[in-house]
Amino acid sequence: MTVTFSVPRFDLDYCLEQLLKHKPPRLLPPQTIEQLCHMLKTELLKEANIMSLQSPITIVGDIHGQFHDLLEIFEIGGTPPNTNYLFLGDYVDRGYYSIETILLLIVLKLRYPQRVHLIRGNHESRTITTNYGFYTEIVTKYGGNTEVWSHITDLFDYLPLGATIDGNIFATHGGLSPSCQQLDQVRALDRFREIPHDGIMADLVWSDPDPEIMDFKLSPRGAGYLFGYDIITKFCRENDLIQLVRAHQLCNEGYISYWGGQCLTVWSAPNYCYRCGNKASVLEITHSNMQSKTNTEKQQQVLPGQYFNVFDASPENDIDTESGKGVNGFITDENVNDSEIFADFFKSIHRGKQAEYFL
Ligand SMILES: [Mn+2]
Repeated sequence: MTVTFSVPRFDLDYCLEQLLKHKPPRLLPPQTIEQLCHMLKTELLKEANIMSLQSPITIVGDIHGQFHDLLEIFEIGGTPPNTNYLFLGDYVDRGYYSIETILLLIVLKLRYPQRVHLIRGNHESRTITTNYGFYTEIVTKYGGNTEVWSHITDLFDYLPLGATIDGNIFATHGGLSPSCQQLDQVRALDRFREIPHDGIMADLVWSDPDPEIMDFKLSPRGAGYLFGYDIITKFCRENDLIQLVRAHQLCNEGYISYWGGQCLTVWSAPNYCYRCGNKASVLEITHSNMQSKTNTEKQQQVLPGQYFNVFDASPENDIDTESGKGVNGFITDENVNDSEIFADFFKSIHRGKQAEYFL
């Protein structure tokens, strides 16, 4: 499908209208996207590698191109600028609407820079998006034009790697790194580059907590590490933190709490890939001053002032799944049910792109 555009308009409210007021959402012209990316890069240059944010704030996990479900998040969690949002990355790949999803987030960030915060996930990368759907989606929707993909993946290099909330919660896409004992080591990195294969920057977007282990272990994903209770406890103590909040892993109930709430996983793509049948959530943090817990907080094993707002897939998705669209990226029926560890892009490259895992 080739899309032709009239004269590009550079007006953020106009862009929002194109994306929000039409079904399906209207794509923005390549020239407009180039301008938006340029403008956002200029803004992100000023952001630290780890942003300092304050509650109240709502934290969103992986979205993976599920545009209708992103709109559902705004429905249940409130819309910017009324609600502050921190998005933990993995905006693109897999779902049918990666380009619409990232465009909406880019425009919202530019429109409400103090209310919308975006960090980088392992999918915000040239290599991963080439293999898992975003590149192909752009080529298809923009009639063979790959410039849009270049502009957006260049922008990904500018995204911050994490955030602190009220100074005592650390949020990042994946997890901890054996090369990083102090948050200041993250602050000192040169992040304006493609995600490397190893080192602190790679581990932050690739690692996972594991309640079964102690210390660090190489991750079966082929990048990043698994880390145990001793590691996170030490990291929190040395950095004056009470908690790590992260995304990156599919959760059937939409979230997982590890170690009594010391580490939380928030997953925001319901019925992932339109077939996993999982719930999704956003994490609402109203304060972090450790007052006594409510019953819901005890039930969800979160800290005082925190609430997982759980939701199901938007009915809008049915229109696409019933029309028999295939999901983006490599996927097979066997690996789609693997809800624990399901990635390995480095290995998949060596296997000649025959992915056995998915991410
Ligand atoms: Mn991820």
